[in-house]
Amino acid sequence: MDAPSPLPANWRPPPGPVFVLSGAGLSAASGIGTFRGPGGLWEGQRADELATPRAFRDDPDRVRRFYDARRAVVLAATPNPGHLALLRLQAAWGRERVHLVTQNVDGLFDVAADPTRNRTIEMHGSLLRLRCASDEDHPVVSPWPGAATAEQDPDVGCAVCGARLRPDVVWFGEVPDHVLLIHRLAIASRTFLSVGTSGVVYPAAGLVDKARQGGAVCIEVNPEPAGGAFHYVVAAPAETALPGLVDQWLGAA
Ligand code: BJW
Repeated sequence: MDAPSPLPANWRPPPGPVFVLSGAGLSAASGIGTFRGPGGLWEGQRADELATPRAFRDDPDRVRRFYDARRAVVLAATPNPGHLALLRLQAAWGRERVHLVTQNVDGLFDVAADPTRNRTIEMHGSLLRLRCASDEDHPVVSPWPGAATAEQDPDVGCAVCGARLRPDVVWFGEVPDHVLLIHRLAIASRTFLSVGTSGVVYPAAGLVDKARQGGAVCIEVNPEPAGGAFHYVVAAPAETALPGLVDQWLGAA
């Protein structure tokens, strides 16, 4: 497979569905640290080591405090020009054509948009919701108990069985949300745009292969591109690259 080349300045998506996969890099300019970048440590431990069922089993209070700290950052954050550009594209071309799939749990697309119009697919859940740690079929708790602050009230358990509550996010070894829909949309896409993800976590990391096999043109926006199956690369931060890219695609530039 040839190495990706820089996206030509006048390139525009062909007719047909556009699949956008975003990762932590999209929210970096909003002040939310990435997992594997310099901000990916909490009390000396790697964030992706705390985002595991094992960490929760071993020390649930530590994991709760980790998510409390991240929730505080998220609540203070606002969407950046990268989020706004993607929502502009979806508003212009419709949510039946533009599918915004995010690995991020920060809810920043929802903050930026009218939730009745925005259709973002959150494949790794949201840290703004909790669920029963014992039975995932018990009702989701939203907002989190103690919502006057960023901190989850540790004394409130599941309303059905009383078990401890955990963040409604997807940890390693758990099946991502909406995974069948996401695979179907990736395969059917004609343009696949990856924004701010390192491409190391599956199944998200394999979506570009599915899209390419299905005939999509695959583009990566990342200041440190991962490469792989992409045709084109925009080696720049999302918050500076996406507004111009979307203008170009919408014919405004
Ligand atoms: C910028 C920027 C700017 C910086 N602008 N860019 C061996 C092989 C293959 C798979 C496995 C394996 N062993 C185990 C697995 C499976 C495992 C996995 O993939 N492990 C790998 C680590 C090897 N996956 C799973 O367990 C998943 N489940 C699963 O596979 O179930 C089986 C199944 C699947 C499908 C159908 C049926 C069954 C679950 C994965 C769950 C991931 N969970 C987390 C935590 C979520 C909750 C939370 O947030 O706390 O999700 S881990 C963490 O990583 C988080 C992220 O969503 C995810 C991806 O990280 P992301 O977004 O890519 O962030 P970074 O930090 O890695 O990268 C940031 C990028 O931004 C960098 O590239 C920067 O350059 C860039 N950047 N500034 C644009 N301004």
